[in-house]
Amino acid sequence: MVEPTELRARFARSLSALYGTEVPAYTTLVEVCEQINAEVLDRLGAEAERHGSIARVTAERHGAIRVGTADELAQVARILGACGMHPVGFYDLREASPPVPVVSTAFRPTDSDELAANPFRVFTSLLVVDDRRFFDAATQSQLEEFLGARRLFPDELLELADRAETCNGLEIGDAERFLELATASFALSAEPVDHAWYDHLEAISSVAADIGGVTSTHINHLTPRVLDIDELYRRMEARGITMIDRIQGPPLTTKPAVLLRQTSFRALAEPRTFREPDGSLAPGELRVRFGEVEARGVALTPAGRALYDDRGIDAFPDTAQELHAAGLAYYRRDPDAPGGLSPIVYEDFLPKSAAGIFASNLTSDGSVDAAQRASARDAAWLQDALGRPLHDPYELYAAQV
Ligand code: OOG
Ligand code: NI
Repeated sequence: MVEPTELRARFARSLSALYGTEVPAYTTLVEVCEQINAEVLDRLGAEAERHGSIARVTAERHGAIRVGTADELAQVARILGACGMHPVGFYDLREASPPVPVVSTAFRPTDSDELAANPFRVFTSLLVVDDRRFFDAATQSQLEEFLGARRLFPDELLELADRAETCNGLEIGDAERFLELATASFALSAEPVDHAWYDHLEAISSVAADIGGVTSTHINHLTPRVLDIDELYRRMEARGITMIDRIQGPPLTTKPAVLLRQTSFRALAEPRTFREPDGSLAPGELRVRFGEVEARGVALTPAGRALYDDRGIDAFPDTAQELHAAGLAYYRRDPDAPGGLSPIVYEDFLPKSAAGIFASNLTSDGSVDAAQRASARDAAWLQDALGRPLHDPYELYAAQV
Protein backbone atom coordinates (compact mmCIF):
# COMPACT_ATOMS: atom_id res chain seq x y z
CA MET A 1 0.00 0.00 0.00
CA VAL A 2 1.25 3.52 -0.84
CA GLU A 3 -0.23 5.80 1.82
CA PRO A 4 -1.24 9.46 1.33
CA THR A 5 2.00 10.74 2.90
CA GLU A 6 4.07 8.79 0.39
CA LEU A 7 1.74 9.77 -2.48
CA ARG A 8 2.30 13.41 -1.57
CA ALA A 9 6.09 13.08 -1.45
CA ARG A 10 6.11 11.24 -4.77
CA PHE A 11 3.70 13.71 -6.37
CA ALA A 12 5.95 16.62 -5.35
CA ARG A 13 8.96 14.81 -6.83
CA SER A 14 7.18 13.92 -10.02
CA LEU A 15 5.90 17.48 -10.58
CA SER A 16 9.40 18.72 -9.88
CA ALA A 17 10.83 16.42 -12.57
CA LEU A 18 8.15 17.62 -15.01
CA TYR A 19 8.66 21.31 -14.26
CA GLY A 20 12.44 20.91 -14.62
CA THR A 21 11.98 19.67 -18.18
CA GLU A 22 9.51 22.47 -18.96
CA VAL A 23 11.30 25.40 -17.27
CA PRO A 24 15.06 24.76 -17.25
CA ALA A 25 15.82 27.76 -15.00
CA TYR A 26 13.85 25.92 -12.30
CA THR A 27 16.56 23.24 -12.22
CA THR A 28 19.22 25.92 -11.77
CA LEU A 29 17.18 27.44 -8.96
CA VAL A 30 16.86 24.10 -7.16
CA GLU A 31 20.62 23.47 -7.51
CA VAL A 32 21.48 26.88 -6.09
CA CYS A 33 19.02 26.34 -3.21
CA GLU A 34 20.61 22.99 -2.37
CA GLN A 35 24.09 24.51 -2.42
CA ILE A 36 23.08 27.36 -0.14
CA ASN A 37 21.19 25.06 2.23
CA ALA A 38 24.27 22.84 2.57
CA GLU A 39 26.46 25.90 3.27
CA VAL A 40 24.05 27.25 5.89
CA LEU A 41 23.95 23.85 7.55
CA ASP A 42 27.78 23.79 7.65
CA ARG A 43 27.92 27.30 9.03
CA LEU A 44 25.15 27.14 11.63
CA GLY A 45 24.86 23.44 12.52
CA ALA A 46 21.67 22.58 14.44
CA GLU A 47 20.52 26.21 14.37
CA ALA A 48 20.02 25.87 10.57
CA GLU A 49 17.31 23.27 11.27
CA ARG A 50 15.37 25.44 13.71
CA HIS A 51 12.54 25.94 11.18
CA GLY A 52 12.47 22.36 9.90
CA SER A 53 14.89 19.47 9.36
CA ILE A 54 17.23 19.73 6.39
CA ALA A 55 15.47 16.68 4.91
CA ARG A 56 12.13 18.47 5.09
CA VAL A 57 13.50 21.72 3.68
CA THR A 58 15.34 19.98 0.82
CA ALA A 59 12.18 18.20 -0.36
CA GLU A 60 9.92 21.18 0.35
CA ARG A 61 8.03 22.72 -2.57
CA HIS A 62 4.91 24.73 -3.18
CA GLY A 63 3.13 24.75 -6.49
CA ALA A 64 0.59 27.20 -7.88
CA ILE A 65 -2.33 26.18 -10.08
CA ARG A 66 -5.37 28.06 -11.37
CA VAL A 67 -8.81 26.73 -12.28
CA GLY A 68 -11.97 28.16 -13.77
CA THR A 69 -15.01 26.61 -12.10
CA ALA A 70 -16.21 25.41 -8.71
CA ASP A 71 -16.44 21.89 -10.17
CA GLU A 72 -12.80 21.99 -11.24
CA LEU A 73 -11.83 23.21 -7.79
CA ALA A 74 -13.74 20.34 -6.16
CA GLN A 75 -11.88 17.91 -8.44
CA VAL A 76 -8.52 19.41 -7.44
CA ALA A 77 -9.61 18.93 -3.80
CA ARG A 78 -10.19 15.21 -4.46
CA ILE A 79 -6.81 14.71 -6.20
CA LEU A 80 -4.87 16.59 -3.53
CA GLY A 81 -7.02 15.03 -0.79
CA ALA A 82 -5.66 11.65 -1.91
CA CYS A 83 -2.20 13.02 -1.04
CA GLY A 84 -3.26 14.16 2.43
CA MET A 85 -3.46 17.82 1.37
CA HIS A 86 -6.39 19.83 2.73
CA PRO A 87 -7.63 23.32 1.87
CA VAL A 88 -6.41 25.94 4.34
CA GLY A 89 -7.26 29.64 4.35
CA PHE A 90 -9.15 31.99 2.05
CA TYR A 91 -7.37 34.64 -0.04
CA ASP A 92 -9.24 37.26 -2.09
CA LEU A 93 -6.79 38.52 -4.70
CA ARG A 94 -9.46 40.81 -6.18
CA GLU A 95 -8.47 43.18 -3.35
CA ALA A 96 -4.83 43.17 -4.47
CA SER A 97 -3.11 45.88 -6.43
CA PRO A 98 -3.43 45.42 -9.36
CA PRO A 99 -6.58 43.36 -8.71
CA VAL A 100 -6.60 39.77 -9.97
CA PRO A 101 -10.02 38.15 -10.65
CA VAL A 102 -9.47 35.10 -8.44
CA VAL A 103 -10.08 33.79 -4.93
CA SER A 104 -7.64 31.21 -3.60
CA THR A 105 -6.83 28.62 -0.97
CA ALA A 106 -3.77 26.51 -0.22
CA PHE A 107 -3.91 22.71 -0.08
CA ARG A 108 -1.41 21.32 2.41
CA PRO A 109 -0.92 18.77 5.16
CA THR A 110 -2.37 20.01 8.43
CA ASP A 111 -0.69 18.20 11.32
CA SER A 112 2.87 18.35 12.60
CA ASP A 113 3.91 14.80 11.66
CA GLU A 114 2.56 15.13 8.13
CA LEU A 115 4.21 18.52 7.69
CA ALA A 116 7.51 17.10 8.93
CA ALA A 117 7.23 14.12 6.56
CA ASN A 118 6.58 16.30 3.50
CA PRO A 119 4.99 19.77 3.60
CA PHE A 120 4.08 19.99 -0.13
CA ARG A 121 1.46 22.69 -0.63
CA VAL A 122 -0.41 23.90 -3.69
CA PHE A 123 -1.73 27.47 -3.88
CA THR A 124 -4.94 27.11 -5.90
CA SER A 125 -6.83 29.98 -7.46
CA LEU A 126 -10.35 30.01 -8.85
CA LEU A 127 -11.45 32.53 -11.47
CA VAL A 128 -14.44 34.68 -10.42
CA VAL A 129 -16.29 34.80 -13.74
CA ASP A 130 -19.34 36.71 -12.50
CA ASP A 131 -17.47 39.72 -11.11
CA ARG A 132 -18.67 42.60 -13.31
CA ARG A 133 -15.65 44.74 -12.47
CA PHE A 134 -13.70 42.38 -14.73
CA PHE A 135 -16.14 40.58 -17.03
CA ASP A 136 -19.17 41.98 -18.84
CA ALA A 137 -22.24 39.77 -19.22
CA ALA A 138 -21.24 38.53 -22.68
CA THR A 139 -17.71 37.58 -21.57
CA GLN A 140 -19.11 35.88 -18.48
CA SER A 141 -21.37 33.65 -20.53
CA GLN A 142 -18.62 32.90 -23.06
CA LEU A 143 -16.31 31.98 -20.18
CA GLU A 144 -18.97 29.75 -18.62
CA GLU A 145 -19.52 28.00 -21.91
CA PHE A 146 -15.79 27.54 -22.60
CA LEU A 147 -14.99 26.34 -19.10
CA GLY A 148 -18.09 24.14 -18.91
CA ALA A 149 -17.01 22.29 -22.06
CA ARG A 150 -13.48 21.37 -20.92
CA ARG A 151 -12.33 18.48 -18.73
CA LEU A 152 -9.12 19.04 -16.82
CA PHE A 153 -8.91 15.66 -15.11
CA PRO A 154 -9.74 12.20 -16.54
CA ASP A 155 -12.36 10.12 -14.70
CA GLU A 156 -9.78 7.41 -14.03
CA LEU A 157 -7.67 9.90 -12.04
CA LEU A 158 -10.66 11.09 -10.01
CA GLU A 159 -11.73 7.51 -9.26
CA LEU A 160 -8.21 6.60 -8.11
CA ALA A 161 -8.16 9.75 -5.97
CA ASP A 162 -11.43 8.84 -4.28
CA ARG A 163 -10.22 5.30 -3.68
CA ALA A 164 -6.96 6.57 -2.18
CA GLU A 165 -8.89 8.77 0.20
CA THR A 166 -11.40 6.11 1.24
CA CYS A 167 -8.81 3.32 1.60
CA ASN A 168 -6.03 5.55 2.97
CA GLY A 169 -3.74 4.78 0.06
CA LEU A 170 -3.41 2.78 -3.15
CA GLU A 171 -1.79 -0.48 -4.18
CA ILE A 172 1.56 0.15 -5.85
CA GLY A 173 0.34 -0.22 -9.46
CA ASP A 174 -2.64 2.07 -8.86
CA ALA A 175 -0.42 4.56 -7.04
CA GLU A 176 1.87 4.75 -10.04
CA ARG A 177 -1.04 5.25 -12.39
CA PHE A 178 -2.50 7.93 -10.10
CA LEU A 179 0.82 9.82 -10.06
CA GLU A 180 1.24 9.52 -13.81
CA LEU A 181 -2.27 10.88 -14.51
CA ALA A 182 -2.06 13.57 -11.84
CA THR A 183 1.31 14.83 -13.07
CA ALA A 184 0.20 14.80 -16.72
CA SER A 185 -2.86 16.90 -15.81
CA PHE A 186 -0.55 19.76 -14.82
CA ALA A 187 1.81 19.61 -17.81
CA LEU A 188 1.73 22.44 -20.33
CA SER A 189 -0.61 21.30 -23.09
CA ALA A 190 0.23 21.33 -26.81
CA GLU A 191 -3.45 22.02 -27.67
CA PRO A 192 -3.83 25.05 -29.96
CA VAL A 193 -4.91 28.24 -28.21
CA ASP A 194 -7.79 30.23 -29.76
CA HIS A 195 -5.93 33.46 -30.45
CA ALA A 196 -8.84 35.90 -30.57
CA TRP A 197 -10.41 34.49 -27.40
CA TYR A 198 -7.08 34.50 -25.54
CA ASP A 199 -6.43 38.11 -26.54
CA HIS A 200 -9.93 39.17 -25.53
CA LEU A 201 -9.33 37.78 -22.02
CA GLU A 202 -5.76 39.03 -21.86
CA ALA A 203 -6.96 42.61 -22.37
CA ILE A 204 -9.04 42.14 -19.21
CA SER A 205 -6.53 40.14 -17.16
CA SER A 206 -3.53 37.97 -18.05
CA VAL A 207 -4.52 35.60 -15.26
CA ALA A 208 -8.03 35.28 -16.72
CA ALA A 209 -6.47 34.44 -20.10
CA ASP A 210 -4.12 31.89 -18.52
CA ILE A 211 -7.11 30.21 -16.86
CA GLY A 212 -10.03 30.68 -19.22
CA GLY A 213 -8.23 31.08 -22.54
CA VAL A 214 -6.93 27.51 -22.75
CA THR A 215 -8.54 24.07 -22.55
CA SER A 216 -6.25 22.70 -19.83
CA THR A 217 -4.55 23.77 -16.63
CA HIS A 218 -0.83 23.71 -15.84
CA ILE A 219 1.46 24.26 -12.96
CA ASN A 220 2.26 27.98 -12.92
CA HIS A 221 5.36 27.71 -10.74
CA LEU A 222 7.00 25.32 -8.33
CA THR A 223 8.86 26.88 -5.46
CA PRO A 224 11.74 25.40 -3.47
CA ARG A 225 12.66 26.59 0.02
CA VAL A 226 16.01 28.13 0.84
CA LEU A 227 17.64 28.90 4.18
CA ASP A 228 19.29 32.16 3.02
CA ILE A 229 17.12 33.93 0.47
CA ASP A 230 19.28 37.08 0.34
CA GLU A 231 22.27 34.99 -0.73
CA LEU A 232 20.06 33.09 -3.19
CA TYR A 233 18.95 36.38 -4.76
CA ARG A 234 22.57 37.48 -5.23
CA ARG A 235 23.66 34.17 -6.72
CA MET A 236 20.80 33.95 -9.21
CA GLU A 237 21.53 37.49 -10.41
CA ALA A 238 25.23 36.57 -10.68
CA ARG A 239 24.21 33.70 -12.94
CA GLY A 240 22.45 36.17 -15.21
CA ILE A 241 18.90 35.34 -14.13
CA THR A 242 17.04 38.61 -13.59
CA MET A 243 15.01 38.52 -10.40
CA ILE A 244 12.05 40.82 -9.60
CA ASP A 245 13.34 43.96 -7.96
CA ARG A 246 13.00 42.80 -4.35
CA ILE A 247 12.41 40.03 -1.87
CA GLN A 248 8.79 40.24 -0.74
CA GLY A 249 7.62 39.90 2.85
CA PRO A 250 9.39 40.95 6.07
CA PRO A 251 12.87 42.42 5.41
CA LEU A 252 16.01 40.76 6.77
CA THR A 253 16.76 41.82 10.36
CA THR A 254 18.54 40.29 13.33
CA LYS A 255 15.11 39.54 14.88
CA PRO A 256 13.61 36.04 14.65
CA ALA A 257 12.49 35.22 11.10
CA VAL A 258 8.69 35.49 10.85
CA LEU A 259 6.17 34.44 8.22
CA LEU A 260 7.43 34.12 4.68
CA ARG A 261 9.90 35.84 2.34
CA GLN A 262 9.70 35.20 -1.40
CA THR A 263 11.26 36.32 -4.63
CA SER A 264 10.85 35.28 -8.23
CA PHE A 265 12.06 35.50 -11.81
CA ARG A 266 10.10 35.48 -15.00
CA ALA A 267 10.44 32.27 -16.98
CA LEU A 268 11.20 32.38 -20.69
CA ALA A 269 8.43 32.60 -23.25
CA GLU A 270 7.23 29.11 -24.14
CA PRO A 271 6.20 27.99 -27.62
CA ARG A 272 2.45 27.54 -28.05
CA THR A 273 0.35 26.94 -31.15
CA PHE A 274 -2.39 29.47 -31.90
CA ARG A 275 -5.57 28.95 -33.89
CA GLU A 276 -6.19 32.11 -35.88
CA PRO A 277 -9.68 33.48 -36.68
CA ASP A 278 -9.48 31.97 -40.22
CA GLY A 279 -8.94 28.51 -38.70
CA SER A 280 -5.24 28.27 -39.59
CA LEU A 281 -2.63 27.21 -37.03
CA ALA A 282 0.33 29.48 -36.31
CA PRO A 283 3.33 29.09 -34.01
CA GLY A 284 3.59 31.66 -31.25
CA GLU A 285 4.65 31.98 -27.67
CA LEU A 286 3.26 32.83 -24.25
CA ARG A 287 5.10 33.94 -21.17
CA VAL A 288 3.00 32.86 -18.24
CA ARG A 289 5.20 30.77 -16.02
CA PHE A 290 8.11 31.64 -13.78
CA GLY A 291 10.41 30.63 -10.97
CA GLU A 292 10.00 31.49 -7.32
CA VAL A 293 11.89 30.73 -4.13
CA GLU A 294 10.98 31.22 -0.49
CA ALA A 295 12.28 31.28 3.07
CA ARG A 296 9.98 30.51 6.01
CA GLY A 297 9.98 31.67 9.62
CA VAL A 298 7.73 31.35 12.66
CA ALA A 299 3.92 31.59 12.34
CA LEU A 300 2.36 34.70 13.87
CA THR A 301 -0.75 34.66 16.05
CA PRO A 302 -3.69 36.89 15.01
CA ALA A 303 -2.24 39.60 17.30
CA GLY A 304 1.22 39.18 15.76
CA ARG A 305 -0.20 39.31 12.27
CA ALA A 306 -2.22 42.45 13.01
CA LEU A 307 0.97 44.09 14.35
CA TYR A 308 2.91 43.03 11.25
CA ASP A 309 0.22 44.30 8.88
CA ASP A 310 -0.07 47.65 10.76
CA ARG A 311 3.51 48.44 11.65
CA GLY A 312 5.83 45.97 9.97
CA ILE A 313 8.72 43.99 11.40
CA ASP A 314 10.31 46.98 13.18
CA ALA A 315 7.57 46.90 15.79
CA PHE A 316 8.53 43.34 16.82
CA PRO A 317 10.67 42.40 19.84
CA ASP A 318 14.19 41.04 19.39
CA THR A 319 13.93 37.52 20.75
CA ALA A 320 11.80 34.40 20.43
CA GLN A 321 11.17 34.50 24.20
CA GLU A 322 9.70 38.00 23.93
CA LEU A 323 7.63 37.10 20.86
CA HIS A 324 6.23 34.14 22.74
CA ALA A 325 5.63 36.04 26.00
CA ALA A 326 3.79 38.81 24.12
CA GLY A 327 1.57 36.23 22.38
CA LEU A 328 2.75 37.35 18.95
CA ALA A 329 4.05 34.06 17.53
CA TYR A 330 3.49 30.32 17.96
CA TYR A 331 6.19 28.33 19.75
CA ARG A 332 6.23 24.88 21.32
CA ARG A 333 8.07 24.46 24.62
CA ASP A 334 11.06 22.24 23.96
CA PRO A 335 13.83 21.78 26.54
CA ASP A 336 16.27 20.72 23.78
CA ALA A 337 15.73 23.85 21.65
CA PRO A 338 17.82 27.00 22.16
CA GLY A 339 15.93 29.22 24.61
CA GLY A 340 13.55 26.33 25.38
CA LEU A 341 11.25 27.17 22.49
CA SER A 342 10.78 25.56 19.12
CA PRO A 343 9.09 27.75 16.46
CA ILE A 344 5.93 26.56 14.69
CA VAL A 345 6.76 27.18 11.01
CA TYR A 346 4.50 29.43 8.95
CA GLU A 347 2.95 27.05 6.39
CA ASP A 348 0.70 29.47 4.50
CA PHE A 349 0.92 32.42 2.12
CA LEU A 350 0.75 36.22 2.31
CA PRO A 351 -1.85 38.02 0.20
CA LYS A 352 0.49 40.95 -0.45
CA SER A 353 3.30 38.69 -1.64
CA ALA A 354 0.87 36.57 -3.65
CA ALA A 355 -0.35 39.77 -5.33
CA GLY A 356 3.27 40.66 -6.09
CA ILE A 357 3.83 37.19 -7.55
CA PHE A 358 0.72 37.48 -9.70
CA ALA A 359 1.73 41.00 -10.76
CA SER A 360 5.22 39.92 -11.82
CA ASN A 361 3.44 37.51 -14.11
CA LEU A 362 1.20 40.04 -15.83
CA THR A 363 1.82 41.52 -19.23
CA SER A 364 -0.42 44.47 -18.36
CA ASP A 365 -2.55 45.71 -15.49
CA GLY A 366 -5.61 44.63 -17.47
CA SER A 367 -8.85 46.53 -17.25
CA VAL A 368 -10.99 46.80 -14.16
CA ASP A 369 -14.12 48.90 -13.89
CA ALA A 370 -14.38 49.67 -10.18
CA ALA A 371 -17.86 51.20 -10.64
CA GLN A 372 -19.31 47.81 -11.57
CA ARG A 373 -20.76 45.21 -9.20
CA ALA A 374 -18.37 42.94 -7.31
CA SER A 375 -19.55 39.39 -6.70
CA ALA A 376 -19.68 38.07 -3.16
CA ARG A 377 -17.04 35.49 -2.30
CA ASP A 378 -15.90 34.48 1.16
CA ALA A 379 -14.51 31.48 3.03
CA ALA A 380 -18.00 29.98 3.45
CA TRP A 381 -18.61 30.24 -0.30
CA LEU A 382 -15.27 28.60 -1.04
CA GLN A 383 -15.89 25.78 1.44
CA ASP A 384 -19.15 25.08 -0.34
CA ALA A 385 -17.41 25.00 -3.72
CA LEU A 386 -14.69 22.71 -2.35
CA GLY A 387 -17.25 20.28 -0.95
CA ARG A 388 -15.09 19.73 2.13
CA PRO A 389 -14.03 21.65 5.24
CA LEU A 390 -11.88 24.74 4.68
CA HIS A 391 -9.43 24.92 7.57
CA ASP A 392 -8.58 28.06 9.51
CA PRO A 393 -4.78 28.44 9.58
CA TYR A 394 -4.75 29.91 13.10
CA GLU A 395 -6.60 26.91 14.51
CA LEU A 396 -4.04 24.61 12.91
CA TYR A 397 -1.08 26.55 14.37
CA ALA A 398 -2.69 26.62 17.81
CA ALA A 399 -3.19 22.83 17.60
CA GLN A 400 0.53 22.34 16.82
CA VAL A 401 1.72 24.14 19.97
C1 OOG B 1 -0.23 32.16 -7.37
C2 OOG B 1 0.45 33.33 -6.73
C3 OOG B 1 0.61 33.10 -5.23
C4 OOG B 1 2.63 32.71 -3.74
O1 OOG B 1 3.68 32.08 -3.55
O2 OOG B 1 2.29 33.67 -3.04
C5 OOG B 1 1.77 32.27 -4.85
C6 OOG B 1 -0.27 32.19 -8.87
O3 OOG B 1 0.50 32.92 -9.52
O4 OOG B 1 -1.10 31.42 -9.39
O5 OOG B 1 2.08 31.26 -5.41
NI1 NI C 1 4.16 30.88 -5.17
